[in-house]
Amino acid sequence: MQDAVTSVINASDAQCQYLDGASLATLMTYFQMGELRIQAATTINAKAAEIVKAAVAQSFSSVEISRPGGQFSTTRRYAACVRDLDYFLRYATYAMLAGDSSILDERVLNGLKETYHSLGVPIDATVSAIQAMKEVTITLLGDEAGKEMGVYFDYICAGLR
Ligand code: CYC
Repeated sequence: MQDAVTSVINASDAQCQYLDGASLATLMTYFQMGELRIQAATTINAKAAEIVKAAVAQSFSSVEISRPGGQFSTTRRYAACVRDLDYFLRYATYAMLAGDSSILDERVLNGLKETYHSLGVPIDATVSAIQAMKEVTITLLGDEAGKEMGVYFDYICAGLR
């Protein structure tokens, strides 16, 4: 896993250079947003279950949830879906704090698309539910922090395509 600081330092070190102006400007932006990131993570921690619940309510109708033979025809599948959304939210929050998406590649997306394909988990519906979490999060956190979280929700969606 990397973060905004290590990725800039590693790039400079690979060239045996001190950090140049552009690298320092990247770090300045990252540090300036530090408090915003911590506040966003604090709110998400307190409201995680609500965010997931609202996203499920927005993206799946009650008809769909109770349809016999449908994706949610067993409690196990419904629970797996809620659990997966909670994973996505938690890891997107880690990535937002780090200012870096590498944790998503390593711990969430690695092999996930293949797992979903082999189990018949619908990718489109998963992406819709993640987008719903993004909307709920923007409403909860406001535009600036919501946009920052949105980067990582979008990253997960792109990795599932
Ligand atoms: C299943 N989701 C799974 C499985 C994995 C993950 C590995 C297969 C094993 C299991 O059932 O536990 C995901 N596991 C993860 C991730 C991590 C991990 C991301 C990283 C921390 O360790 N079904 C839908 C919805 C969607 C959904 C659209 C919710 C958004 O229709 C999810 N995931 C879903 C379902 C299953 C699943 C229903 C069970 C599929 C089955 O066994 O029939």
